[in-house]
Parts: sequence; structure tokens; C-alpha cells
Amino acid sequence: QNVKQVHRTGYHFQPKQNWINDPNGPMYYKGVYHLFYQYNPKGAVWGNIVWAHSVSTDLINWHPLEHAIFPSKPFDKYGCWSGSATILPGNKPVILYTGIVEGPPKNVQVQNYAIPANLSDPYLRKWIKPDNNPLVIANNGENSTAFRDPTTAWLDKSGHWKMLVGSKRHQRGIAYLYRSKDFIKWTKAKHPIHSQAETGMWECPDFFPVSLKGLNGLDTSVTGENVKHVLKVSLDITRYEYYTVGTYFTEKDRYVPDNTLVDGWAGLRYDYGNFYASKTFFDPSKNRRILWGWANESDSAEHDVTKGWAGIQLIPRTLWLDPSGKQLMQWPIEELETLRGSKVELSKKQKLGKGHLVEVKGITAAQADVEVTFSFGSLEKAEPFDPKWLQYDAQKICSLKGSTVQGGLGPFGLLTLASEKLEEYTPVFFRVFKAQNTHKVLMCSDATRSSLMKGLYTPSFAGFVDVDIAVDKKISLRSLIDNSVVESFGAKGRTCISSRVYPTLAVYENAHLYVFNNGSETITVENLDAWSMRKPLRMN
Ligand code: DQQ
Repeated sequence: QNVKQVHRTGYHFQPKQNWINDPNGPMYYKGVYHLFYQYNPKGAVWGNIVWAHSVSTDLINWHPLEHAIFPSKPFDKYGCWSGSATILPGNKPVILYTGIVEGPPKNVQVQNYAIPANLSDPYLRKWIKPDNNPLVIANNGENSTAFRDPTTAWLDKSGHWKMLVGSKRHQRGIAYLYRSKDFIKWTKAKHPIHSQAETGMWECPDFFPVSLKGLNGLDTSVTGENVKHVLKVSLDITRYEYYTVGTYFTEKDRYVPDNTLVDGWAGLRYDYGNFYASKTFFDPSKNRRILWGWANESDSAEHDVTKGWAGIQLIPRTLWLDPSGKQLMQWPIEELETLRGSKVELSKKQKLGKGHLVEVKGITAAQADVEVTFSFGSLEKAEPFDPKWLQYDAQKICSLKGSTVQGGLGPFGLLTLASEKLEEYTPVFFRVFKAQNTHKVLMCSDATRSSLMKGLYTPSFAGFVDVDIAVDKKISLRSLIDNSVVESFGAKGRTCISSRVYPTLAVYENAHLYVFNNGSETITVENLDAWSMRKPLRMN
């Protein structure tokens, strides 16, 4: 009761009430997907953290179970923070998580493990925290107040387990490496697997192999010729993540990012919007690696309390390496398509002149899945890219060149969650610029005008899209619209941006969807398919 429904999601993961944050320990076990997540059983603000637990056989319908891990022992008395699952040989899951052994302001952190009470229960309802915890404490110069979020462990050729713990020393972000023969006695390696100056605390590190070719995912222990590795970290100062693709030197246990990539706060991101503390896992049933990310609120804490809830998980995404090797690609898991209901298509080859706005009618625009491809004849009208913008990030450029600022080639895209008279709307769009010898494609998801409500965080999230636009002369966009979230995939998952928005007018049947062009070059909508999205039968 008392939970205000209007901004609750229809098909994005949400518990009935209260605060949620990081996805924890995702895994596939005996035909069941497990999602644990950071949860406050007592309210809609962060605190009293336990591992809530939901299970699913399709990643769409979710059944809540009792909390899996909660403070009950000296080694996690003040909280059970983030961690990961590892499946040991013989199909035995084990969870590594951070226990808080001394409360605020220090929040002293140690690494613990938990094991299922009954391996024959595919739901893994009950977890045991053995008395030989904690497994790892900060005693070799590590900073015990910044020492958390153990990764999924991997097994090397000599039978040693390895896992990472996120940390920092001064402002250097660090991923410490630990080794173990038996998963119980862990020894810190002399060198961290990787670290980087001026990035601050590395929360929720994730380290995994990706195949050089194809879409298939790999078990976390795979190494060898045909793989690269990915290291992702979540930066607590800026509240966004970055990743690099690189080489894992297994002998030395060092990871070296490819030198063509930025290894720092300006690096590549899974998502340029509201996306944090993400974690991947390998799904052996479909040979894919799946990424889960938490979307924080952009609403005020005060509103969260009145609403009675805060935070959602974004749609799980399949993730693979682009054949160029330069970046990852992401796409909503195929199962999501089972929620597609009635479909509308825009008449083929719809032309959009400058200032045109065409409504996509006939779907539930507040809860929809839209796929569209835009094309154009020439790049001549692309605006020049101001050299001083080279020092800016994409978000800053988008805040200068939003959807209403007329352009040459773009802005064009979707207006999502729009009210009838356009008092509110969240545009997701592209803008193409002419830079020296190349073109730059900017993708924006701009919450600036998303709501008439005051006190919201409404950034113009943006990222560049690495495509050869002069050759392609077209670009695609998919947006998952769900009441208070717009989760978008540009150029087939090359650049992704999620925005949390809280419209006051553009809700339920009063929400509209449009395609628009505000550039002087005419844009053609090659094809547009939009579906009303059903609610899953069971969502917590
Ligand atoms: N959230 C957890 C921490 C983690 C942070 C606490 C990231 O373990 O570092 O709820 O959002």
C-alpha cells in the first residue's frame, strides 16, 4: 500500500516496494536464473542492506524468494554488500560478498562466502554463511573502508582460483587479485591485476573473457588465443562506469588494456546514462554473456520516500565484442520480445523534412519497444564540429546542441514519453558533425524537458557512436520505453543510453511517441516497428 504506481515500470525489474541498488551474484543453476540485489527491507532510501533474491526461468517473469543473505554474524553485522557468484566444479554455486564489520562512518569491509544449504533445490532458497568467514580481510596495507565487491572467480590451468576485490589508494583505483587453491584460503598477489591513477574507488569490478569472433559468450575461466578480456569498474565519485578491452597475461596475472583505448574516467561505457554497479554472468544454457545494470533514481529522495520505492534493474543485455575489437556490443536479451503485444509500423519510407514531427499511433506509448532505422541522402549539411569541443564530453555537447537546436544532419530521432502539447518529452536522437577528415555521430537521451516536476535530475546524457556514417548513410535506434525509464540502443547496440524520467502529463494513455527531424537535411524513416509491451505475468 501507499506505493504510488504512476512511475512504476511495467516490464523492468522492480520489487513491490523499497530501495534497491546493485545486481548481485547473477547466475544460472539447474534451469533457473538467479538475481540477487542490494535491498533495504525497511524503506525507500539506501540502508539496512541485505541480498534480496528473485528467480526466473526466462529472465522476464520473476518470483521473489526470502532474502538470501542478511546481517546475522559478526562478519556481516552492519551490512551485506555487493558480490558475485561462482559455480565450482560439480555444479556447486558459491557466493562471495562484502560484509561490513564496523558501522558508519568507517564501514569496515571484509570478504565473505556463502553456500547453498540444499544443492538439490534449484531455487537455492537458503544460504549458509560458514563460521570460517571472513575469507579475506584488509591486512596488507589495503584500505579497509574501501575494500569491497568481490568478482566471480575463475580457475587457471594449474587449478588455482583467482578473484578481484575493488579498492583505492589515495585517488588511484585498484583491483586487487587474490589466489586460492581451495576457495577458502586466499592470498593476495604481489601486484593488483590492474590499477589507474585519478579514478578513485573502483566499485563492483567485473573481469571476463570475450570471444574475438561471434556473439557467443564464454565461461569466466576461458583464456587463450581467441579471446580478449574486459575490465569494467564503477567509479563512485562520478557514479558512472568505464571499461577497457585488453590482454590478460595469465602467467603474471596482469591485465593490460589495449593502448588504443582510454583507460580512465573518459573511457568507454556500457551505458552513458543512468547505469551503475553492473555485473555480467555466463549463461551456459544459451552460450551468452549477460549484463545486468542498476538504474538509480533521478527523482529526489523525498519523492522516493513518498513513492515508497527507489531504483530498478535495467533489461538484461547480451554482450559481445565488436569484430573491430575496439568496443563491446549490447542488445536486450531475446526473451524480451515475448512481451511484445500489438504492433504498428510507420508507412514505409516516410520523409521527415526540417521541423517535422510524426506521431506513431496505436500503441501504449508509455510502455513500448520501438525499432527504427533512419537514412539520408548526403552528409553535406552536417554541422562543423567545433575544435574546442574536443575537450568536452558528449554530454556537454548534447547540452549545448539539444533536440530543439536546429541543425544540418540531425537532430533526428524519437520523442518518447511526450505529452500532447509537448510540455514534456524525452528525445532520443542523433546529430552528425563534420570534423577534420571524419564525421562524428552524437547520440543523446535528453531528460531536460522530461517533466514539469521540480527537483529532478534531468541531464542530457550522450555518447558518440563509432560508425562509418559517410558509408552507411543510415543509423538505427531501439528504445525500450517503460513509464519512468527510456533505455536506448543506438546503431544496433554500439552506444547505449538509459534515462530515468518522471513525467507528470505524459503518463499511461496520455503519453505519445513521435519521430522527428530538426535538421535541414531530409531524413527518411526506412522502417519503424513499435510494439505495446505487456507486463510479465509475474514480477515480484
Ligand atoms: N553498493 C554496494 C557496495 C558497492 C556499491 C553497497 C555500489 O558494495 O560498492 O550497497 O553501488
